[in-house]
Amino acid sequence: MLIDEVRLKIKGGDGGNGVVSYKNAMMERGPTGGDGGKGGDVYLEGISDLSALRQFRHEKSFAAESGQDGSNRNKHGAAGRELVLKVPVGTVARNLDLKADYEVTKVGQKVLVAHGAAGGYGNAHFKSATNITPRQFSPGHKAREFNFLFELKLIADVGLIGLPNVGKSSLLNELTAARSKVANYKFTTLEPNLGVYYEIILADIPGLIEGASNGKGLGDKFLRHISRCSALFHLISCESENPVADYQTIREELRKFDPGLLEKIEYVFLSKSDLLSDKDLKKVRCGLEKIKIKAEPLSIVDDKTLARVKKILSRIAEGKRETAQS
Ligand SMILES: Nc1nc2c(ncn2[C@@H]2O[C@H](COP(=O)(O)OP(=O)(O)OP(=O)(O)O)[C@@H](O)[C@H]2O)c(=O)[nH]1
Ligand SMILES: [Mg+2]
Repeated sequence: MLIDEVRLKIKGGDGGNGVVSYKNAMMERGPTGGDGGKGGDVYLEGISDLSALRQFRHEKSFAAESGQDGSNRNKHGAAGRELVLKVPVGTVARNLDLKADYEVTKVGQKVLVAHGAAGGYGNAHFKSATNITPRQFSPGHKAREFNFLFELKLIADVGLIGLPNVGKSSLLNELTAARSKVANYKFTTLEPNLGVYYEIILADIPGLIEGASNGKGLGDKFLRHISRCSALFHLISCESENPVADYQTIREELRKFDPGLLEKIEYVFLSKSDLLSDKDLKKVRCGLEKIKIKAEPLSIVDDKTLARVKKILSRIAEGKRETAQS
């Protein structure tokens, strides 16, 4: 199962202690205690493995290495090593204590999420004209431990949505090299799948049903994965007895999850259009037009309909290139 949500505790390394020491030479008795080293910082680094949050299922606390204590002869303690947690691209890490979000959107991108604490001062630091043999030193600072929530929000351009069994995975497989499981029953797809059509990333989202926002079926847990999509392909099956109601059911679940999802560009398709005669298909399309929805027929066994889908994808790709250039 794809792990797309984990909670954990993260802490930068503690600072090392400053120390007290003095020169031993007969004529000189100055302070030589070095400062403690800084604690290591904690970073997230993006990797392409979407299942990488799995590693945090059991181990829940992570801390970078502490700085080392200072030593005599003015030697400062070594800084603690940084800790790098590898997370799938698309991860949003929320610091629940500071209410701050950190996003990892690219492979190799490193994001600092917790600072290591400063080391303490050795007694050499406190030397002054009036205090030539100081006894003062300061202990290393303690780094604060933070509670984090990591959420994976897939980075896809197009989200395939609809009721179960409408042909979402079949379309993903048809357009891309993905091998999403296809079968003639509801809830075949249990977790989101990604596929790539040229430079466009498509996400096949598990089927939604009425009440998904209250946990029915697979619930709305996967809807966050379409929050970053620029367009939605909404599939309504030609097998449906009430395509208008099907359409509205999905829109209502989107609204309950996040009204912002309704603002996304939506293309509506009547899937499995090969199952209907031209006349019946026209009737269904007219029904949807009454609620101002223009639905295109779609069948994975009809190249003409697939060509229309590909044209839309090319337009989305163009838009993506233009955005990248500007
Ligand atoms: N006749 C016809 N059948 C199709 C077409 N597309 C998909 N199917 C069939 O419809 C059934 C469901 O297809 P899936 O792709 O698994 O549907 P889904 O929307 O991913 O389903 P869930 O994962 O359960 O939400 C399978 O038996 C497919 O073979 C189509 O264009 N025409
Ligand atoms: Mg499916």
